[in-house]
Amino acid sequence: MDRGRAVTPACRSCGSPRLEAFLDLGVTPLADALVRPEAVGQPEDRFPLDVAFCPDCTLVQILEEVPPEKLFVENYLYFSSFSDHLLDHAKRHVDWLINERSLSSDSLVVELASNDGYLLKNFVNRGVPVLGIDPAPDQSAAAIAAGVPTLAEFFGVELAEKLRSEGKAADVIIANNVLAHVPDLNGFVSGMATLLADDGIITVENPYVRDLIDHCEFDTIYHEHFCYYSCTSIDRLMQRHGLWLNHVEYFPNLHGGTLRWHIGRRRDRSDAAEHYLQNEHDTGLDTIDYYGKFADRVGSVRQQLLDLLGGLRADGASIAGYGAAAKGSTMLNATGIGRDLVDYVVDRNVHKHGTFMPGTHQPVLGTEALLERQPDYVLLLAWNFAEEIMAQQSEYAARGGRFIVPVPEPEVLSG
Ligand code: JHZ
Repeated sequence: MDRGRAVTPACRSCGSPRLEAFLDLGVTPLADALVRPEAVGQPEDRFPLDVAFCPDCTLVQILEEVPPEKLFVENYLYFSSFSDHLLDHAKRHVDWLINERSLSSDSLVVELASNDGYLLKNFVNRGVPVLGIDPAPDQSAAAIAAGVPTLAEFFGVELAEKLRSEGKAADVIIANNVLAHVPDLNGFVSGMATLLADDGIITVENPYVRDLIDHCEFDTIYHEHFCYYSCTSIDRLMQRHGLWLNHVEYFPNLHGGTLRWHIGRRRDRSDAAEHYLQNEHDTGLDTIDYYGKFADRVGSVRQQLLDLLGGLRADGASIAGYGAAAKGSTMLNATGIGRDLVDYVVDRNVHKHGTFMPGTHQPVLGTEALLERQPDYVLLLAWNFAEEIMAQQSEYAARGGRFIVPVPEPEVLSG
């Protein structure tokens, strides 16, 4: 398996050497490494993107090991605060935790990968002490400026021990969309177990691997996402560290289908958690067979999308992309959608404006470009926010603009 690159030699969770690769998305640039104008024309880093299944603990993972500093410190322009849907989801979670856990000014909430403080600021507003931890420099600086105490560091067992030695124990640990980003999984989870107060709760959110497969969300695969989780793989990972999967919630409209796992030291499971574990076994999500035909389905979506965009172009249509998202970069690069098919990409995140999409180099513009230029079609690269985006862009649609979603299969949306 070693092709002279940094490739994981064994499963990141259980250490099994029997990883079975089931998808090859080619050699792609880093999905969040938007290209600055002065760097266009210079070579970009590119890495193979192969996905594998672990038959021993069921964890789906990529083989490549890009150093986290390259991913989250040098090339990271993702700010969580640009989606109203996500902000609302975070606030509801905070309100629930404060009530359910009776959190007060004596409590401590720690968020791992706290980004720009989009979630923790809700605790701060209600007088509950927090600590954010996030290695991304601009995002942690934005959080501090917004009044959210934040450490700009990678989390792991060492940092957890240091915080413990300072007398800190977390009543709540929140880890949203970060467990996928961690190459040293056991160090990370061991850190969570170390930092958690005895009766504390951990909530972890991550896109559900079942949705990835069932809805052909292959564009959510990129080098930042080392792992793709099910309840089964989470449960096995947590148990190794004395932690227990207590409860599961599902949010079908978040990031293409997200699970929230409630984890603690108590050895009990809700009916929902039992149901998910049993169902994953019954449907075979814990065997390689579930993943066997995925590569063919990805190939078919890719071809359909190229045919659709190519046909529209041949008829003289102009096409823009919406969302300079990491998944947008995988979609463009793994499918081969260059500037010959999509002219430019718009995004609400001001930090991304003036850059160019990794690999394919469409310029990234502000969303006002859609009304200024009125392209015939907009390819929703951030299809996970389709509803929110289409509501914002009602004027574009009223003037005759049409939206295309790429997955689960390419479709031009009516009206
Ligand atoms: P978004 C993100 O992935 C980030 P990405 C991260 N890699 C992760 O783990 C997964 O989610 C789960 C913009 N936008 O969040 C903002 C608008 O312009 O789907 C973003 O640049 N207007 C940590 O990067 C992009 O679109 C809008 O109205 O694939 C969306 O990126 C909205 C709602 C978003 O994903």
